[in-house]
Amino acid sequence: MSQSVQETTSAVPRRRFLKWSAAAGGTTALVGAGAYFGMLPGIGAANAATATSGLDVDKTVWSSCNVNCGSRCPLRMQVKDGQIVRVLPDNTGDDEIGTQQIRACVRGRSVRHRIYNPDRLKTPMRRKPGTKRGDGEWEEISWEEAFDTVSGELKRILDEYGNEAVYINYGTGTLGGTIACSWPPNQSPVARLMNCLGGYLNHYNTYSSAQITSATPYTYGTNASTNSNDDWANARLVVMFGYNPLEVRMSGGGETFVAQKVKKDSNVRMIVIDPRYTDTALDLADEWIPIRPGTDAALVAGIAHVMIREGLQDQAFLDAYCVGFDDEHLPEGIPAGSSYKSYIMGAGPDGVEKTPEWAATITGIPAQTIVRLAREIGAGPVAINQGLGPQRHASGENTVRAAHVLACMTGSVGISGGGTGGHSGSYSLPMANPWIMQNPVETAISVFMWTDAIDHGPDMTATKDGIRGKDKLDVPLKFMWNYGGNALINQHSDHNRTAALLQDESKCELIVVIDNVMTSSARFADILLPDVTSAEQLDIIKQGQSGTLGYTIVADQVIDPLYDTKTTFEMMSEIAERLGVLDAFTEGRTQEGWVRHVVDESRKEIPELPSFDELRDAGIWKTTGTTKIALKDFREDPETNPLETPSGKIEIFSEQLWDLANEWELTDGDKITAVPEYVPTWEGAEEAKTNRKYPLQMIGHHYKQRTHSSYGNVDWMLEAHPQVVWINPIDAGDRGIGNDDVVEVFNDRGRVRIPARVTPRIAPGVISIPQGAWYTPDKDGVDTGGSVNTLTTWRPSALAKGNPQHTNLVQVEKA
Ligand SMILES: Nc1nc2c(c(=O)[nH]1)N[C@H]1C(S)=C(S)[C@@H](COP(=O)(O)OP(=O)(O)OC[C@H]3O[C@@H](n4cnc5c(=O)[nH]c(N)nc54)[C@H](O)[C@@H]3O)O[C@H]1N2
Ligand SMILES: Nc1nc2c(c(=O)[nH]1)N[C@H]1C(S)=C(S)[C@@H](COP(=O)(O)OP(=O)(O)OC[C@H]3O[C@@H](n4cnc5c(=O)[nH]c(N)nc54)[C@H](O)[C@@H]3O)O[C@H]1N2
Ligand code: SF4
Ligand SMILES: [Mo]
Repeated sequence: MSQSVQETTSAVPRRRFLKWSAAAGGTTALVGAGAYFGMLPGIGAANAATATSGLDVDKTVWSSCNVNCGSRCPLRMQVKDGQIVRVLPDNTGDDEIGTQQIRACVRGRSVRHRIYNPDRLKTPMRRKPGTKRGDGEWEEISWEEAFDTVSGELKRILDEYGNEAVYINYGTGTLGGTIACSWPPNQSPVARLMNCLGGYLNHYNTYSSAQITSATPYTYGTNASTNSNDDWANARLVVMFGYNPLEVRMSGGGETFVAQKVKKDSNVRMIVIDPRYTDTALDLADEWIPIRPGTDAALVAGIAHVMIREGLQDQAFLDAYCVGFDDEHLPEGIPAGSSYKSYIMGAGPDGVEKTPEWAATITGIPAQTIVRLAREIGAGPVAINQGLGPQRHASGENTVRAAHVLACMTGSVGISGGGTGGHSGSYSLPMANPWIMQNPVETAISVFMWTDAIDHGPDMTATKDGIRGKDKLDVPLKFMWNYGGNALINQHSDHNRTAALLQDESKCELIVVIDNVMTSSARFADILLPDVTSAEQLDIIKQGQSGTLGYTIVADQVIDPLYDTKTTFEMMSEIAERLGVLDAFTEGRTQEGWVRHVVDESRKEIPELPSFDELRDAGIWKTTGTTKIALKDFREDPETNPLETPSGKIEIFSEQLWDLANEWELTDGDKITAVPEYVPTWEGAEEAKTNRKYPLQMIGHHYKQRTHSSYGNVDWMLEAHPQVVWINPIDAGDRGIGNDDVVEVFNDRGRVRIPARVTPRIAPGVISIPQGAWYTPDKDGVDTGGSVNTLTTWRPSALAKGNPQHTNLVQVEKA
């Protein structure tokens, strides 16, 4: 593959920036290295060179960090004698929202340690005959043999069971790329190959957002996210339900910069509601309200009670724009007492008034705090944002819709300074993607239920298991592709159960893993295909969530592929050739040809986007988009711009959910409700109070050390952010646990050995094991790697059939 690389910083002419910013009318800029320093008085190109690079290097190449953290950062890689010797961040842009410099976080800055990691997969391998999946015993094989085996087995399984027996497992390891792209799965090279062969079993949902994605359309008709965070500047008050941009969107190409900048400039009041005192709470919030996990809908109910009692709700908005806030606005034929107001005031079937005192016993938040909160929130429109943590629960769907109701009761929807109560939205450059092919198969499972589909696929139905596109599955999963993902075990729930399932070769017959490193999932492969990293190939990068900033990066090939690795494009081309679909797969293009094609097509959508060669020369291209005000059109003119709900209005009461609650076969303890009631769940806050064996609620927050499991084997990151379980001093004291003591966290599903971080930064009764650590069972099956999924369950949430990975009960003892 040809390499066109950026010269070292000092050699880049300043006029290139000036030329392009002028051509683009001032809002867009093709910004070459050195441009930023060129803009600052007194810091010229020569200074730029010394400021960014003390090393004598051969070249500096624009690359990127493509992991799934919601941000997406350019990385300028400096090469000496064919090796990456240093990684530098973006050096373009400034400190304003919309034109910001995209400063990579410490993970991206440590990427050399991931590229040159001793865990790198170096050659194709086959599981040693006679050993079990997961044993970790391998035989090296040639690429020829690997391609022949995979294509032969794939053909056999397609012939024997059909296309719905082949599955592409969830994997977000390299989702920043366009060609080397592992997610969404329909955009990956693996999906393109399968689509040339008649398709594969689809999935819907993600591990990130199953409950919010499923629940939101019942309220708003579509998957509406809320206003972009830059609009907080226009808000009176920002309320964050488990929203933690400072740890989960950690860069200038994410929301950390936007959140900090808005707070600094406008000093808008911010309240964080979270079981943990997060970095967002620490740095930005005026108030932290610790809450028991899974109880946000009860908190909203308590707030609603006060608002109704004191007449604080925006009744005009509710009457004009919403269905089912009160009994006067229920759909025809629905019995009185079914509205949200009836539920709150005790006029519904349960007859219980949802007073602040009622909410206090459930949430752990004092009643007087709830009253104060209700008066403050009820004073007018408010920006309510929810993170994805609150919805990753057994009844997360109701938490999601409860936050929507609060946005409606305050009349906040569709206006600046307000919002829908959803997850943050942002501007995104509308890049074209001609690489995607349609999957001819329409049958889909919820992404979380692939283990069930291996175990008992043909027993799974639409009304019991959420199968879509068909009434039931006809065949179990027999062939698993696992590309750029660690959810074959590490990121999926209940490791012991998953390992046992995967070890039964009569069930899933072939597992192919494509990864860079020997992860816990890779250990369960039959065939291991070693991929190049993003530094070893060319791609065009889709941007992260970053307020109003739009950008794209040409991530060039920095170094030659290490060891005997290949690009996934090449791997899939070889298999396509063996199965007679090479021309359909490549359409005659190389990977570079496809990247060029993507840029050419995108220029039809974005006329000011430079050509591929210009982009490649500059590395990054930025533009300033607009502030997103969600559902603005609907707010301004609901008659002309109705929502896509059955009523065209915001459905606080959903008749569709009312029907589903009667039609679906739900497991005991699961509940679907037409208004967002607080539903006490299995392994929830209520059960914790009476469960003497497992009295602690356990969550697993997303952690700065890693992006999920990616970067989890980087020495620098392990040193900066060790894997520890957060436990409150009260719970630690009860158990004689001191800070740094090694403890065991356990339930009936498994056991984890891990050091304790005794800290008041987590609510009493709750512990958190940061998710994504590498599952490392010892000979007794105790996980010494600290993976929270040793303790989580396969049981899905009721409506979304999503992963409730923050709903768990456990016990902790000193090891
Ligand atoms: N308990 C619990 N579990 C969770 C969560 C939780 O909150 N709690 N969160 C869930 C969420 S939101 C998500 S998104 C999932 C994430 O789960 P995954 O999508 O599995 O994410 P990672 O663990 O980062 O795994 C990415 C894999 O891609 C590999 N990879 C990286 N770059 C490349 C590349 O260039 N090529 C190839 N071939 N491979 C590459 C990495 O080595 C790694 O094995 O986890 C879910 N699991
Ligand atoms: N550093 C880093 N950044 C990441 C990732 C990563 O692994 N590492 N993963 C990325 C991905 S794919 C995703 S999907 C996002 C995930 O982003 P989120 O899902 O938002 O992250 P979480 O840490 O699971 O949850 C956010 C917060 O919710 C809190 N929380 C948990 N349960 C509840 C609850 O019931 N109520 C309330 N109010 N709060 C609760 C947690 O304590 C946490 O502080 O992050 C992305 N960014
Ligand atoms: S991990 Fe996320 S924030 Fe950090 S460098 Fe990579 S893309 Fe940027
Ligand atoms: Mo995610």
